[in-house]
Amino acid sequence: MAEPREIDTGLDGFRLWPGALDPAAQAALLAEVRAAVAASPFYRPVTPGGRPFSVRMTNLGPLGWVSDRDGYRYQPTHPVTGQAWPAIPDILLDLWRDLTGRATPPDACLVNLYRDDAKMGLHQDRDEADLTAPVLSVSLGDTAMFRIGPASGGATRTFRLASGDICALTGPARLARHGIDRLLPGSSRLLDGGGRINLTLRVAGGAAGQTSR
Ligand code: MD6
Ligand code: FE
Repeated sequence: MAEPREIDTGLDGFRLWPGALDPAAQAALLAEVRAAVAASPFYRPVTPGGRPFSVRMTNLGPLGWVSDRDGYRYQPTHPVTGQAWPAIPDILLDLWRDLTGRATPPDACLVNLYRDDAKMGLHQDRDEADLTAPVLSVSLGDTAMFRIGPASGGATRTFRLASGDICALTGPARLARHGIDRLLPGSSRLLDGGGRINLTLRVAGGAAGQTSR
């Protein structure tokens, strides 16, 4: 793969590589995700308050992020099937190594599926044991409007995340508040029926069984 080109986001620690995956690489990754999801299907989690997410989720790797009445946590099994999550594909492990430069590989990959008017409210990723390790995000399918602002609250900015774009929350942006306001329907033909898949790679390690909020 050609070395992806990083752009200056103007936000310290928020790294963005537009078009990091060309169409062939997007299709190859999607095929791997589809194969994994066949055994580990998307399901709709609920918030600790009992509200269903509009996004459907599954995970790859030794640990997966889940939300239910008991809170947010990482666990080794799918909450519906009870089976271990499928392995993280090598394509993603290679991207992690190349783009983050981290020796420690990710042990969790959350897979979000957005259809129709699914969105994700502003949140922080803070359920991981080591909050110095980055979170790397890969987008496939329809373009999303990604909102990001400081951990402390306050002004946010919006970036478009298109199919094949990769971004990362690192260093001073690791605990940034961020979310997906909406999709731009029809902006990609990668997914049958439209929509978007987002994959976020994390070092969750040691957080299994831990809950927050
Ligand atoms: C999404 N992304 O793009 C949601 N989290 O669907 C995230 O929540 C996210 O893009 C941590 C780091 C990067 C992200
Ligand atoms: Fe997040």
